[in-house]
Amino acid sequence: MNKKLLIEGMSCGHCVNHLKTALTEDIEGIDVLEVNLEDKYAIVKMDDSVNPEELKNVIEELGFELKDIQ
Ligand code: 9UX
Repeated sequence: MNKKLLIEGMSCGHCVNHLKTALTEDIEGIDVLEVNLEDKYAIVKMDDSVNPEELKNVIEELGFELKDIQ
């Protein structure tokens, strides 16, 4: 299912690449479809098996903050 992740703290194109790489490589069952730096969100295709806490942790390890999953 596609989800919108509201993410604060990304400030450049490298941040976007870090996020894409971490989500794709560190978490089983996620594909990143789109990251919008300006509007602070990512659209991901995510299996039901993905643990939201793990998602939050991976994002926080990058120095960003996961505000909501919609
Ligand atoms: Mo850009 Mo992002 O220089 O954590 S990589 S600010």
